[in-house]
Amino acid sequence: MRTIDLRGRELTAAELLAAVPRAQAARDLALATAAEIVADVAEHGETSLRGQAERFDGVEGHAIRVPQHHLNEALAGLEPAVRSALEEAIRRVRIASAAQVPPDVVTEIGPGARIEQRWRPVRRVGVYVPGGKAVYPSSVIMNVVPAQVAGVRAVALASPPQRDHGGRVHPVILAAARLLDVTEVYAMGGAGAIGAFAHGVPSLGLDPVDVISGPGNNFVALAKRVVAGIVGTDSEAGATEILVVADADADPALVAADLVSQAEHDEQAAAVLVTDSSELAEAVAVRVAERAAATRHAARVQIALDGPQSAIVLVDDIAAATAFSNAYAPEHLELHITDPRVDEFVNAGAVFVGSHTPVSLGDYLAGSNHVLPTGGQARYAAGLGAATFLRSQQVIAYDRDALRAVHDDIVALSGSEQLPAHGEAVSARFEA
Ligand code: HSO
Ligand code: ZN
Repeated sequence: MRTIDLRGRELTAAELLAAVPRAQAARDLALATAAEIVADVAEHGETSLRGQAERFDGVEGHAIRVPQHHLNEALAGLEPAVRSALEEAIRRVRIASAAQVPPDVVTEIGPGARIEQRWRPVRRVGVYVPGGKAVYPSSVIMNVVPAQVAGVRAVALASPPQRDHGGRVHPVILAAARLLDVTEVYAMGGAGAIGAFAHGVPSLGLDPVDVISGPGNNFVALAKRVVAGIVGTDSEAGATEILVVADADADPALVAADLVSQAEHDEQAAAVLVTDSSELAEAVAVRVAERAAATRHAARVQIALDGPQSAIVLVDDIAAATAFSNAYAPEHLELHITDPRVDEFVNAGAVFVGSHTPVSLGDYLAGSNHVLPTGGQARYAAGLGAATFLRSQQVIAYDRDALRAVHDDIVALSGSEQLPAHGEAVSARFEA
């Protein structure tokens, strides 16, 4: 990992960002291809999906609509320790997601003038679960549970058919779906699956969904852009990233372990330490090198840590570290500082406070959601949660006196907009 010394320098947010640039996904190049695939599924339905399964997954003649016994068999074959861990994760994510559902609120604007703010779930959700180099049953939980807690009645799940599993969806994914009582599962992947969710596939009994969530490769991300406007989508998932803010009292071994943990995801992952202590910086650099060499996925961890997206950044003080973090807007922020002022870290997908709250805890068992905004999207976007599947709706109810109280104002404004019929619609209620 390289070290960047920013001490004694006053940098703007843009300059801070340029110091540790994120790996760029070459998204735009493949946009036309993703659009073609989506259009093909919209037109040819199942035939199109079968063609794609042959081409991209090397699978022929498989059951696209997964029969119930595949789900049952997968659950029966699940390792007991994994099953109980998934069950505990489900339990915790359910509790935390329930707290994300806002209450309906009635506001009295004046006597007889009521506005109710209601939160309503969408009817139907399609969850996409990747099946390539990353098979994450934990992500099944992170997508399905908030939708269920929000009150979504129909949750469908799609994941690519696996050649090594006889054209079935990966068994751990199936087992996780079964644990969550998701029975509508499709063995379909990539941009085609997104097209199928958005447009429906009548021959499979697949109805179009209202919201599509879940991560995926480049084509999946682009296909979501293509169908945005027809359906709601969650925010675009990029390479994972961890930013640790630490002071001289932090434990370098723990900081190093956490940096390496997220670098394990892929070569593009970003691991950044920001500290005001050069001693800590040096100690972490040594520990990271040791750990990175010894870990199972050493090759890709090394690439991620040596890439320009990863660095140890030296700053003057914790205020400067806070400014860096807010400019960077990390997906995951870990605070290893005494008396952290959590309120000041405004731009982060999720904040992990103290030395006993590693990102890995949040990835699996904290109860919080691990689908978080990457690539600086934390400046304006939130992580996945119950709100992803809810819409607010205002219900307005005025009585006669309350309407009369604003009659003249409405007439004045409608006149100023040259829309007199608007005012007349109100006046009509008060004519003899
Ligand atoms: N850290 C990843 C989520 C994950 N980690 C799944 C392990 N499995 C993105 O937040
Ligand atoms: Zn992770």
